Amino acid sequence: MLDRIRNAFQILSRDADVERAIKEVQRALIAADVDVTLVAQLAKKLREAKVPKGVPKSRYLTKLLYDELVEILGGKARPFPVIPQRIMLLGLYGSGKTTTAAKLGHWLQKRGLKVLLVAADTHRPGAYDQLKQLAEKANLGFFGIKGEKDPVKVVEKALKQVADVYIVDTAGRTTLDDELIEEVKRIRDVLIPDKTLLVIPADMGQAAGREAKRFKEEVGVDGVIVTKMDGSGKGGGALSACAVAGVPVYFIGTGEHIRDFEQFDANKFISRILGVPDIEKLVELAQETEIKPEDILEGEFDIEKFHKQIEATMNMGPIDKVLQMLGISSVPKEMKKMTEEKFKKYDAIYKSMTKYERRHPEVLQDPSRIRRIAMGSGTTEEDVREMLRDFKKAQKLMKKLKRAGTRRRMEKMLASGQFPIMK
Ligand SMILES: Nc1nc2c(ncn2[C@@H]2O[C@H](COP(=O)(O)OP(=O)(O)OP(=O)(O)O)[C@@H](O)[C@H]2O)c(=O)[nH]1
Ligand SMILES: [Mg+2]
Repeated sequence: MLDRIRNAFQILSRDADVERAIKEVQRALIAADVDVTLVAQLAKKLREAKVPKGVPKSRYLTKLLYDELVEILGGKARPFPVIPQRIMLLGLYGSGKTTTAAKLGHWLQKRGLKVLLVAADTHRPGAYDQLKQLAEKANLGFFGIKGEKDPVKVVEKALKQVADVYIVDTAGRTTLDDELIEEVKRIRDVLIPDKTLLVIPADMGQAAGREAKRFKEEVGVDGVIVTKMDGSGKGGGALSACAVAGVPVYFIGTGEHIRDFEQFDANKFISRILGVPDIEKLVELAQETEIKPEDILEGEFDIEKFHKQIEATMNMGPIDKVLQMLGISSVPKEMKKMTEEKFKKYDAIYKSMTKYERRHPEVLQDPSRIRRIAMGSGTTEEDVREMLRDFKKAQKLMKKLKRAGTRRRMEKMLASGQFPIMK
């Protein structure tokens, strides 16, 4: 889907060829399970667009397509409130509720709130342990009563604990049946949630809209979290269907890791498809890795700093995701593998260098040192030379940036872990 959409933008901006661009967009959206009537409306708008005098047709149409796609996906983002609150998570079996409880908890805790995860799924054996483990891993509060069959009792006791945010994980069912409705209502009456969030997997496609509507009517929901955006081609359909159903999508889940979670913003979503770097998300991720820009900016740029940059980038998660946020989209598998392997190799080489060498890279001209480092790190001499070449490139870039006095830009780049050799 994403390649096609990018393609459509190119066709419009290069040739202003409306029909060809429409074809690409139509194919992409329908493959992503977006409602055909929405797709038809979009095509009509593009075809009938009246380009104002003096504005280049290609530019006008590109902007129009951009705005329309954002609208289809839900329009303006609704930021999730970062305040003390009670949250109830709902959803059908296996939609990702328990994982999402931990992701959302982590997200809120990072923003300064004390979070308690509450195990109110008393049906599925293992649900208690699953949530507990996730809570421990993410350093979040946890409350549950092992063996308790009544979720209401768990919630009652949980509310006696001290926390800013209570996130209640509930049981899933295969359908929204009377029993589930009844249980949700009982929990709701005790919890009195500030936000009831429905968790829907992306692969539901446009059926997500029907589900959101049904849950909204039966038990009331304030918003949706769409999970598994990473593994599904139908995410676009799920997002647009929720927009049509009038239920805001607050977050999307983009992987199994706790950090694979972000506020949903249709604008950013489309920008990323188009290859515009998502600096905010990068900075957010980098903050978790706790590398400060000044660690790299102050003093001479030596191999220690070069290594810090590599570490920051590696700690941010899978390379392909980091690259995507840098605006390098659809990362080919080979490139992902290459970058990851390269970084691992560089890390090993770094560890075989002496402190003096790291701080005085000029001594590394000496072939005997290179031989020693290659042997020590289990790499080849050529690998060591390659690392030194990459280091010199990075060093040059740093110098250039410093000279240009673009310190703020550089700080942002470093904070985001953005790494010169990846360019
Ligand atoms: N790839 C991917 N997997 C996810 C995502 N969110 C959840 N999962 C996986 O989906 C599976 C089900 O997730 P759970 O959180 O257990 O789902 P649940 O809704 O609590 O399931 P029940 O309690 O059994 O109803 C797990 O293997 C998760 O790792 C996501 O955003 N991306
Ligand atoms: Mg669960």
